[in-house]
Amino acid sequence: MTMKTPSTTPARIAGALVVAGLAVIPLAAQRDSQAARPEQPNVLFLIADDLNGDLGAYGHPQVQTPNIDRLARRGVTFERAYSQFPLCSPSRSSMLTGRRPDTTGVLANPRSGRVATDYTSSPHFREFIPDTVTLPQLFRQRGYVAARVGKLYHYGVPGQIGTSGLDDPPSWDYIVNPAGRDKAEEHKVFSLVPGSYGGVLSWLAADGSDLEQTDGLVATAAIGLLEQYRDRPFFLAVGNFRPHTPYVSPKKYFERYPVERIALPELSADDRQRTPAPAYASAKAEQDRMSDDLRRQAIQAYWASISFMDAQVGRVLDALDRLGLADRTIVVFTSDHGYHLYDHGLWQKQSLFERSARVPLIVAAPGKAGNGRKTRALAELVDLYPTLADLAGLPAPAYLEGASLAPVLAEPARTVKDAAFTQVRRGESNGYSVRTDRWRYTAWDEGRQGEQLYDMAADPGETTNLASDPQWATTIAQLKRRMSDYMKHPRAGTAPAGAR
Ligand SMILES: [Ca+2]
Repeated sequence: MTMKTPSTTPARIAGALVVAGLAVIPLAAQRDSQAARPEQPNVLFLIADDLNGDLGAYGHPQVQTPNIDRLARRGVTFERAYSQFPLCSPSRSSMLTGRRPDTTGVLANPRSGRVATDYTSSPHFREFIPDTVTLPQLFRQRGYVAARVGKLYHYGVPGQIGTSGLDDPPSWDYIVNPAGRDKAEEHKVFSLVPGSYGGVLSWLAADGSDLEQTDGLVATAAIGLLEQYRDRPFFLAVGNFRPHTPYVSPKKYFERYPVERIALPELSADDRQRTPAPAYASAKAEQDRMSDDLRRQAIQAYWASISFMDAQVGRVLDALDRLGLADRTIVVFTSDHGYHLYDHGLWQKQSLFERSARVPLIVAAPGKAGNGRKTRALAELVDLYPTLADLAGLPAPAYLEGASLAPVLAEPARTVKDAAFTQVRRGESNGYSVRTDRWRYTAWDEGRQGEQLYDMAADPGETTNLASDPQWATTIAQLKRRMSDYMKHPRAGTAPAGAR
């Protein structure tokens, strides 16, 4: 395999294509000679970073997301879609390879500063599965032009904004790495740990326009690429950086969410006692010290970032309509994992509660009978690869570990799987969680460090852990068996054909 190093230094990109003032960097890797047919559907793959379900389309009473909502009206909205690992690099590696975290080998983010071509000691999936064909790479091999704008694979945010982060060069023909005013004015950002903005809660009500922010530039570049490639099949991946920390967006978005109208979540007895301990191990000391006032400010800033990101998504969707591409382009909108906003007393990600595991997922494939409807069908991010290959009529590799969601797009009352799996690491041990139609069951270190069972129908907020209630012993035994089957055969998330 040949891999050419992408570069962001001006000298190396002299003469490169420039779209809307941003350098489009060609990655001159080998191309399969097979040409795509012009009538094949395009793919517009939109992903936000660290976005939970606080969206109008998901029934949130306060957060304003008119553009994602209008995409939901022309696609199928998955109400129960799950990340395989609620952390950037493990989730994105799984989603874009179509393989589960234990197969990709990526169970952690790289240490900061690692770059795309340094595969020797950072967890990049090519170390473990070097010849895997990624989702965008499959489309490339079939004659599509595949381009990335912003964050698709792991990027340290905000540290690596403007670089390629931990990219996968064989996935793309072209890349664009915008860096906006949010990056240039990092010193203005308020942080719980002054001077630190990455994994730390931090925010800024910014001066200036949307267009100056990194996600504004992401949308501008995406629109330019749509204009450039409107006449040939394309796979355009657009990775927004918000609402990842630091929550930077123009001031007008903060004004939509007055802090006095933000209610803080109630904590359960388990939340207060933090039991079982690994379930709460993602908590950070500086977060635990926050005042209620600071908590409300953080939620305000997160929601402001969502509305700002939504506006940028709207610009790209407008361009799709303006260019006449909407009726031959499959649009996906999702996130890499969910996010806590003081629910369970937690912030951010890396827990196995529903709020961290669940992702928004909208798939708008032209002509599907289910468009405009919601579905309760369980779905996993690992399903996106087989789904898009199926919808585009491309042969997916046999080793994929998800299932095509196309039957659900045709009929949202259908299901293609009976369980969704999510995992995290705690030091040297693992936590695994299985979500079924009714239950969420989680085992820490195979149960040695605790178990959790929640009746998601009766207790969607996961307030009462039923794991030690003898009434549910049979249920727990069944869910444990489901989980051990899954760990032996990672494809077990897929129900047998007869059960579909
Ligand atoms: Ca993320």
